[in-house]
Amino acid sequence: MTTPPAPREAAGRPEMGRLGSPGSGGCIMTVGVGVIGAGVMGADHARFLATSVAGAALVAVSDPDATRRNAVADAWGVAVRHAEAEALIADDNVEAVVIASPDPTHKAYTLAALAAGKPVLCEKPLATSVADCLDIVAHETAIGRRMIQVGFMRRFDPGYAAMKQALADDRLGAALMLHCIHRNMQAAPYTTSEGLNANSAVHEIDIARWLLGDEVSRALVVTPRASGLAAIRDPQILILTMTGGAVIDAEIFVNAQYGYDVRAELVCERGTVSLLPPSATLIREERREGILHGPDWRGRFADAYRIELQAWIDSLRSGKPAVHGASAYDGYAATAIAEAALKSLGSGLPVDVRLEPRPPLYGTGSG
Ligand code: ISE
Repeated sequence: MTTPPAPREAAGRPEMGRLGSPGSGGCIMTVGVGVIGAGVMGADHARFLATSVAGAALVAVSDPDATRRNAVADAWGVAVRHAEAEALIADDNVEAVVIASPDPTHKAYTLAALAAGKPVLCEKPLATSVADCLDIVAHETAIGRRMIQVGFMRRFDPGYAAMKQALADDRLGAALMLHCIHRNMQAAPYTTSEGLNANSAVHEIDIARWLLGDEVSRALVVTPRASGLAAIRDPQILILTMTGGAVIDAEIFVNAQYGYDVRAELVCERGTVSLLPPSATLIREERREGILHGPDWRGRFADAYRIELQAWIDSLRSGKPAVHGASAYDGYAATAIAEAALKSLGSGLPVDVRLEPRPPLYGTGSG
């Protein structure tokens, strides 16, 4: 890791440098949040911040595309609009930043926000390479306090949270296996065989580390016959071995056609715990009975996104990192493991994972 320069306090707003620091709790009533990126995820984050996150005010939106920027800002009555993310970060109205712009921009905007003393919720991935993730970790470590939460929202999904709690209750005994299914209807047109890891499988990687509180020691990607409806190597099966010996198998099938479908079953010594189908109702029509699958992850994980944002805002107001929030180190670990999976996809062989030691700033244990 390189040694980054010390961050500067935000000019004219010395209190911004303290937002989220220990002892700041209690004095901050509302956190002014700026959202970078007004695409699919940015629009969703903006909606939650404007409508359902206590203690947050959506104060600014940035996107180079004026139509998108204005659509989101108009929807929530936000007057402050910037074409450039850098201008939003520098804006005195903005005390904290959500980064939901294209993946390759995450690193630069995260570092710019840190330099301005503004905490960040960065959509996954934290950065697109292991070296860039480590650079961000080094900057945050040099500051000496947690300013970054990475948007691994599944940690806040009530189903996964109950699964983690069931494991913690210890009635089930040790976790032996985690079977995961991750199906999208259709991948975005730019998705590549290699991109499946960084874009989709990375959620399974993070949930495995967080749920089991263990690190990944090996990654193997197995490729079944590819779907004729996909232009890429799809599906893929990611097999992760944890240092404690548990094994995770995750089917990643991003052109599954029928709907968005995420499942998980944790198999333990004395029983198993599974996610329920995400529906409060059963539909009967045309001689069939069942539930509806949404077209993508936004509906399935709407609660998770809302709870994640609330936990982030609460953490900024209290000065304590969100208990289940993914840290910059978690963001690095997910990218490093995805990179090992990518190597395995290329070679067909298992690849050992060797993570950099976790700096003390991030506590002990995964998740
Ligand atoms: C997408 O980018 C997400 O982050 C979704 O949560 C995931 O399920 C999907 O596969 C990704 O493409």
